Amino acid sequence: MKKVLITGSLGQIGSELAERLRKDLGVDNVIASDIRKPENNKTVEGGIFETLDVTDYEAYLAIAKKYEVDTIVHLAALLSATAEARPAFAWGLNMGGLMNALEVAREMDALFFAPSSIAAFGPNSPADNTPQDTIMRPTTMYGVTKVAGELLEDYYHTKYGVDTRSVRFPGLISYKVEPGGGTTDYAVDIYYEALKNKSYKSFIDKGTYMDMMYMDDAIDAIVDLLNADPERLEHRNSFNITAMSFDPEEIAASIKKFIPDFEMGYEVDPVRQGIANSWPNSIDASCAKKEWDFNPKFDLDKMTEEMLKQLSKKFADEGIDTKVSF
Ligand code: AKB
Repeated sequence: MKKVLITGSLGQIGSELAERLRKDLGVDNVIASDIRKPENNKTVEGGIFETLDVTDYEAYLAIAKKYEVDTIVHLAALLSATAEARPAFAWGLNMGGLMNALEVAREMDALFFAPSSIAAFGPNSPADNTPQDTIMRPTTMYGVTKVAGELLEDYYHTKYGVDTRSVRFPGLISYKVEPGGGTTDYAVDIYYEALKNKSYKSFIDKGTYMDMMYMDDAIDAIVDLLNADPERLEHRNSFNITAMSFDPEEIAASIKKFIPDFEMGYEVDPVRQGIANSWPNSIDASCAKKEWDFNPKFDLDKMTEEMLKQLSKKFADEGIDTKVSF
């Protein structure tokens, strides 16, 4: 991995991955792209940035060729709740974009990464310690595109020899860029509200367990998997990875350790609750540990402390009033 094209670079993962790879590889070796180009944006202004609609194959290929990239990280996609609201559009973007990305990777002989998700599992998958290889019959459009995407990436590997690699991300928690349209987003929103109002109304019900991970561990996972020795990879698309599994009561209890008068309430959203109910409670990441030494560093309390500290700083810098500061 020497010169990387990232799509969906303004999103929650893309913005942090672009920053990390610009440090690791040098600013001239990272081409960040997204469908929009906002002003006063760190990712846009921090290095090379191109406007790219991933459903436009010719434009995708032209940018890859212009910079002679050797690696493609394809992140442009809709998340679960948004995809459920617009299923046909989600199929077009998630699958059309991925197909174009794989064709560009084939043409450029590029190393390839695109994320899958815990959403690739469904209600028939074992819910606890869900194995790497098991039944996968998701009931959401997002999940359908994730399973289809995993199969397509395997197909490009076996048929054309494209070096495709992927992980099944759990909910990702970060403070720099907010996620949008996901089911696990409550576990990010809660930290914002804890600082602003010392209270939160969760759209996911108590007792609903889902896998989660702090963004630093997610970025390390992408970089480590892209750098992994291919000889060690028995799996490719996609590896189960997780750092923790909790329900809303447990994340609230963790916040209370730092903000004792924090109050948790519930206003359950039936759509996102239904999606969460179809996903595993916790997945087994042992294959990722064995095949490329996946080793997350953040547990729930360490993540809570870091989120509250960093968000508090961010709010202070932006002049936003909070009820608590760290
Ligand atoms: C979502 O909630 O849609 C995502 C995911 C788990 O893939 N965060």
